[in-house]
Amino acid sequence: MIQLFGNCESGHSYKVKLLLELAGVPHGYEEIDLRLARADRPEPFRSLARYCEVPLLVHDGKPYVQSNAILLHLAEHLQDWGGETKERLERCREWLFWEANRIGFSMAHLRYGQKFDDEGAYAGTVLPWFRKRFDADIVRLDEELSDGRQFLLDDTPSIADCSICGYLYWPEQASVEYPPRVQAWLDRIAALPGWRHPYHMPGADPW
Ligand SMILES: N[C@@H](CCC(=O)N[C@@H](CS)C(=O)NCC(=O)O)C(=O)O
Repeated sequence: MIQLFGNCESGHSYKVKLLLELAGVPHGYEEIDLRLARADRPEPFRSLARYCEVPLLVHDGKPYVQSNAILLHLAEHLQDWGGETKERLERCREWLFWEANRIGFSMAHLRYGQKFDDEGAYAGTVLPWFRKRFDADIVRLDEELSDGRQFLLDDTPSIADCSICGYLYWPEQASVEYPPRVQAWLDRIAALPGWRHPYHMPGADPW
């Protein structure tokens, strides 16, 4: 029994929702309104989500938080999507740590600073700093794909793909364009059975 609590504006949530949809894992989904103060968010989300952030996954009654940790848990549980062997899981883990510090950081903030920053906190030097960092990250990702493999580990999709693409289907909101190999990789993920844009996932309620 799997229940996901997420929000369709969150790339962190999308990573997990995408894996569940692509892997065809039966699950329930509840959209959490992040505009509510943390104390006003509904139960059982508030009690179970340790940091009161989405995503929260509840699997057989046990709560799991932090998107990349959830992806690793699911891959191991499914013995698939990177969880088939210790070696594949180790390579996924490397990608997931890269994501957390690099593209999931730069792209998420580049988007946030342009779409959600009503207080102007990203004005001045902050947004250019994230853009510079994103520019370096997208070049690095493009280089990784230069050997012609179809997905990030090899020719089979894995949680590494779900994680790295988490924020990348909103290029217009972050005012970015992708190099051709990155765009082709995103298109390949989007062609997988079960793929949907974050705003078109079941239960999504875009702001
Ligand atoms: N490191 C966390 C980040 C999760 C995160 O930042 N979630 C945001 C939405 S993208 C959130 O729930 N923020 C809570 C809030 O806005 O109060 C993960 O990978 O799951």
